[in-house]
Amino acid sequence: MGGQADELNPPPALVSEERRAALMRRITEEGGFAFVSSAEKAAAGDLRAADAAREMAWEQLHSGPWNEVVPAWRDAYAMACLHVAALRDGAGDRSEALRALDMGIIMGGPLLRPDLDAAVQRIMARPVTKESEGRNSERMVSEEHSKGLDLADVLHILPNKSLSCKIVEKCSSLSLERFVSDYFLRGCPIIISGYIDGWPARTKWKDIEYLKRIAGDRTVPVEVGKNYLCSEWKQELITFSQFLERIVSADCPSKLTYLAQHPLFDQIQELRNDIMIPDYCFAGGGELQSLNAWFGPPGTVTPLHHDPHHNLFAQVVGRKYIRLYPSSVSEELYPYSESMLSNSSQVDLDHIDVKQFPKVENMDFIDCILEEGELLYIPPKWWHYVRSLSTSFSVSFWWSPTVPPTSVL
Ligand SMILES: O=C(O)CCC(=O)C(=O)O
Repeated sequence: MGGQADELNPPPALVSEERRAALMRRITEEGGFAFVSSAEKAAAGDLRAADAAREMAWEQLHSGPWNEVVPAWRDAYAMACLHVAALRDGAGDRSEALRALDMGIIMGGPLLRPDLDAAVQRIMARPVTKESEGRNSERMVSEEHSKGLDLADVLHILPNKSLSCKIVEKCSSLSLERFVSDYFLRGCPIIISGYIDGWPARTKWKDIEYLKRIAGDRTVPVEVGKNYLCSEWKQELITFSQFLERIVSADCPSKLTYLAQHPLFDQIQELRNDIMIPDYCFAGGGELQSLNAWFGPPGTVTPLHHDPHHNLFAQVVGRKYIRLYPSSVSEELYPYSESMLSNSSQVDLDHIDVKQFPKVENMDFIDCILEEGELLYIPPKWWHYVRSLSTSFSVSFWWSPTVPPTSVL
């Protein structure tokens, strides 16, 4: 086969040109004449036109609810980002070029994703002549904040009754067969230790200089504030370096910055190379639905909620407290009635309002402190509350089997 281009296998540049031309026709049908005109000028090297095209597409993305945006406009946004990036990069503005590409990756549609990734790779492959920042390359995330507190201190921070009921069962060297028969099929949580010891991430992600080097100039979405159910909570787009600085200087809860549930490993290939998909995630056949990063300072809280998928939660750096309630008690956990939040509980476990939510205080749960290097299996629909006890970097693997649960493996 040898990668030779022929009619059935056109060269990538041609494919990309065809995709772009088809997209312009689609945007014209949508009435986006001004966008098409600006995009054409941008392609001819006009930076102001590229900025204008990006602005027009951005407005379309924010013209109504996200799920009602015409998909072609997301692709158009990605195309405008590609133009902006090419022209900024040509003018020597590496960081603006990377920011434009990341915005295209995060907010844009899938059509030009290969072009965005290729453009990032080209920029990242070039040596950077910046002064080495900080020069304390041996400084580890864990040495700063990830050791965390001892048990007595931890108990002061945790919700009432924590670690007083049943603790999540823990084992090492769990075979896939036993995982399936004893936990996956029965819907029982389990902690598996030792399994991710060989991941390069276990050491590399403690090194701030490593993280800065491979991801520092990349733009990522973060959550700022106590948690997503609070009114002062917001989302921001900042560089990974800015995020790392906020982690190191984390102070009051209103400024807590959490890189939460973000598909960081689709965006930054080098980080993806530091981890491996655990075999357990193939239980039941089916496909990995998503692979998300959860990176933040001590004190981040993900309030009580449940998800529809199987979840293998890898605690790569630092430690977290995790409380679990089975799906069978859902009604007693007072889920929100609005459909957007119906997988979240109205109960704030850190300050339970017993008058409003009388059933919760005496309900049984199981909990644990998930230590660095451990994997926690959370079955579908199990409610979970998560609090970081140190600087913490976790990865969640969500998957859904395609075969009925009786015939797995
Ligand atoms: O680590 C966290 O803060 C929350 C993780 C979580 O909710 C999940 O993996 O589903």
